[in-house]
Amino acid sequence: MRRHLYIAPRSIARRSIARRAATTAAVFCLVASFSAFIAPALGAPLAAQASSGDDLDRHEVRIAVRDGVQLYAIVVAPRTPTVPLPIMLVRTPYGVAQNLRPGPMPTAYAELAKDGYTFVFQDARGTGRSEGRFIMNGPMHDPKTDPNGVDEATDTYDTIDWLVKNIPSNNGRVGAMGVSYPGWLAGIAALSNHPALKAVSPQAPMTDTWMGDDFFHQGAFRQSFGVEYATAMEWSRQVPSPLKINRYDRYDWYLQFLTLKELGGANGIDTLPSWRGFKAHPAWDAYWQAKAMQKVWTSPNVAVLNVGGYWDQEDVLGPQEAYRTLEKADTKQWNHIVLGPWFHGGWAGRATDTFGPMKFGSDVGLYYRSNIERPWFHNYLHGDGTASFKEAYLYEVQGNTWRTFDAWPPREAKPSKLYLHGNGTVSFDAPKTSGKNSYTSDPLHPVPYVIRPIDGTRWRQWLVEDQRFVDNRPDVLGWESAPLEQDVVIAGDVTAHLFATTTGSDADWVVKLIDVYPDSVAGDPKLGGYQLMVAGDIMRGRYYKSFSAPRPLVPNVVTAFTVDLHQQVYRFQKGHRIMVQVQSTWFPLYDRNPQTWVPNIFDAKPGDFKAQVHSILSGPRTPSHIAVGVLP
Ligand code: PG9
Repeated sequence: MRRHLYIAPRSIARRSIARRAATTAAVFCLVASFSAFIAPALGAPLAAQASSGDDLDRHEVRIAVRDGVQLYAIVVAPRTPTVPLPIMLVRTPYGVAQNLRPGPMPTAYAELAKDGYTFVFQDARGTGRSEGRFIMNGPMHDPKTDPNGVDEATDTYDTIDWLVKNIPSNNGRVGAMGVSYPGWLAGIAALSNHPALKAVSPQAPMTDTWMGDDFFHQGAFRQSFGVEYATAMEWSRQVPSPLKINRYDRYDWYLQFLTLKELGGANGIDTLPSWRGFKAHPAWDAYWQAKAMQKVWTSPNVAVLNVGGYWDQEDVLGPQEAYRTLEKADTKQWNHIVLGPWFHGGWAGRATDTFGPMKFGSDVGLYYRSNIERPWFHNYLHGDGTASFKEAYLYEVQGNTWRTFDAWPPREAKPSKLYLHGNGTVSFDAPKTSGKNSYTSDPLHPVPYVIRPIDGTRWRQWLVEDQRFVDNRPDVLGWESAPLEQDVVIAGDVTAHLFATTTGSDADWVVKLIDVYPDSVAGDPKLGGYQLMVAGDIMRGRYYKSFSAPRPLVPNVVTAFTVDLHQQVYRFQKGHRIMVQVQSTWFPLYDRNPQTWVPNIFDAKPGDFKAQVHSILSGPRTPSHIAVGVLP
C-alpha cells in the first residue's frame, strides 16, 4: 500500500507505518451489508464486506464531477432510518477502500453516529480509486480566467449536489469533517458554497504548509517530513520508490547529505512535484499563499468548528490560524475553536487520558467527541442551528479541566513577559542589567530533535519528550526560573522575541518554553526533573523582516527576531520551574541552515555550511523574552 490514511506519512518509520495502518483502519473500519434502503443510484452493496450483524449498510458510489472525472466514495448509513438523516462528508487523499475493515463504526465517528448520519467517505481527485490528477494541497482555480476549472471546492460542490439528489431519505443538510489533509479538505468544502452544506469541522487542517504546518515552519524546511511525505504521496505507483532509508537511525541517514541538492539528487526526490515546489519557492511567495487556506477562505459562510492539538507534530498552526482568520469576519457567531492536549488528530482515535508525562484522569478525546463535537454538529445538521455554543473550548493542561472563553485568545489573560536574564535565569521581572549568552552552532554536528536513535516510532510524542536529552549541550542555551511560589496559568499566544547576533549571515532560532517538574515527584520518580516542552518552534533568521523577502543577517549586529510558538492553556504548578531553551538546529526534521547567506538554501554548496557563534542578548535595551497571557 503506497498511500496512507489520516495521520502522517507511512514512510516516517516502519513501526509507525504499522501503527498508522491500525489507526487508519480504525478511522475507516466500516460494516457492510445489504439493504433495501439504499437506492439503485448508489450501486450494488459491497458484498465483499460480510455483515457483522449490526445495523449499518455500506455501498460504493462513483460520482462524476463537472469535467467528467469520477470520484469514488463509500456510503455508510443506518439500515433502517426512521427519519430523514443528514449527510456527513469526509474527503481524503489516503484511500478509502483499502482501509476498510469489517467492524463497528470507528471511534472518530462513533459518538456522532449515535445521532444518525449517512456518512460518505470519498477519495479526493487522483487518489485511491478516484480518477484525475492529485495536486498536493492544490490552489483554488480562478473562475474569471478559467471558467471551466476544477479544484477541491468544485469537486465538493458536485459531490454534495449529487448526494442530496441521490441519497434517499436525506434531510437536505450536509456537514464536512476530517483530520489533517482531510481537515483541509473539510475547510475547502466551505468554499464550494453549496447551499446544502451547513457546518464544517476542519480538524488539524494544514492551513499554511509554509508558515507553520507540514513542509516549513517560519521558513525552516521540514526536511525529513517533506521528503518522506512527498515520496509517499507523489511517487508513481508503478515504479518502486528510490527512497531507501537504510540506516536504523535516521539522524545518521540524513547526516550523510550535507546539502539539500545531494539529498534530492541521490534519492530521486528532486523529480517530485512537491520537491520542485520547495526548491523553486523557498520563501513565502505567491505559490505558497495561493495554497494557504487562510488566504482563500476568509469568512465563515457556514458554521465552523476548528479543532487542534497543542502538541500537533504536523499541523499545529492550521486550526489556530483558520480560527484567527475567520474570526475577523464572523458576524453570525459561526466560528468556534477547540484546542486540547493532543498530538496530530489525537482526539479522533484511541483513549487520550495520558500523553507523555501528563495524566489527565479521563479520556479528553472522548469528552470532546461526546460533549462538544456531537451536540455542535447535531445543532446544525439535525436541528435548526439556533442553539448557542461557547466561542472557545480550551483544555487547561495540568489543571485537568476544560475552560470556555467568550473570546480567543481570552480577554482576561494579562499580557506578560518572561524575560531571559544574562545570569541564566528567566522571570517576569524586567531586566535591569545587560547580558549576553553565546553558543557555537555547527551544521556538521546538528542537535537531534528527539532522542536517538530516530527510528520514527516516537513521531507522535516527540514534542512532549523529556528535553533533558539536550540540556547542557554546549550548543543549547538554557534559562531557568526559581521554583514557582504559586501556580501560573498561561492562555493564548506564546511568542518569543529574541535580540540576537551571529558571526555568520544567516541563522535558525529554535525556542522552547519548558515546564521543569520538581526534582522528586511523589509516586512517580521517573518524572523528577522532567523537562516538558509546553510550546516551541523554529524560525529561519533571514525572514526576520519579511517572510516573503529574505535578507542576509549582518554579522555581529543585534537583530530582533520573532518566533511564533503557537497557542496554549497551561498551568505551571507551584514548585515547578519555567525554563527556556534556545538552539539553532533541530535535525533531521529541519534542514540545516548553512549560516552563510546564499539566496536559496536548496542550492547551498558544502563550503557554505559553517559553524558560527550566536548570542542572545538580555537587558533593558535588548529584552529578549517570551510573551504570554497570564490568567488571573
Ligand atoms: N499532516 C499531513 C499532511 C497534510 C498536508 C500536506 C502534507 C501532510 C496529513 O496527515 O494529512
